Amino acid sequence: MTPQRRFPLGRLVFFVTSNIHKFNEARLVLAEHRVATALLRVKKVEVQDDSIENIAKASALDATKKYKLPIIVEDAGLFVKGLNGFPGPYSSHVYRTIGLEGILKLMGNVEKRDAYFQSVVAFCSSEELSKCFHGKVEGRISLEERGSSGFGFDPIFEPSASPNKTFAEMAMTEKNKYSHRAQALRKFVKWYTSNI
Ligand code: ITT
Repeated sequence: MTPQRRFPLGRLVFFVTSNIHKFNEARLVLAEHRVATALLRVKKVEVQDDSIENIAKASALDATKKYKLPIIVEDAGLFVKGLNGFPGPYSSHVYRTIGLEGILKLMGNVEKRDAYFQSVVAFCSSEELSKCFHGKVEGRISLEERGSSGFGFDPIFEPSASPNKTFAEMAMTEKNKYSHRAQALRKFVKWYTSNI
């Protein structure tokens, strides 16, 4: 049976997040493959763990159990090599507390400005079916904040593939060419459209 026949209204997955920017980026990527994304704005279970994969997986499994829907949860973090991977799994807290200015201050004496974003997309549609997909983008921390698009650490992250611009100086479609999130989501959607 063709995919169109099995899914006359198209395919739909529910993205649990409180971050509308993440949702909009994801929606664009999944739409490239004719998968629709709905925002499920409910409180996520957030386990404390050093692994973003474990955090995403636990949240997706919990949401699928509660809402009986095909769920994706995406967890991401910025890992600065010169700061031994900080803030990593603590990115959300660090963004809300010391923010971009704090990271730039911490980087003051650090010569090695290499950093990467990592993303894990966890998909669950039942307790038996859960899968994770990873994405990573290498880059460096800029010397100052630049740009006003995007969110979070975008104004201080220059991806290696386009080193003269921060993510915040790019339109969403351009960020999606390189980003950790888009890479993980493309792996997910490739698997999803051939297996579900
Ligand atoms: P949800 O957990 O509700 O999905 P969140 O904003 O907390 O939303 P994450 O835990 O995935 O999202 O991300 C942690 C932080 O890492 C986030 O608050 C941002 O500050 C930063 N971050 C993640 N992805 C980013 C990106 O693409 N660009 C800039 N900063 C990002």
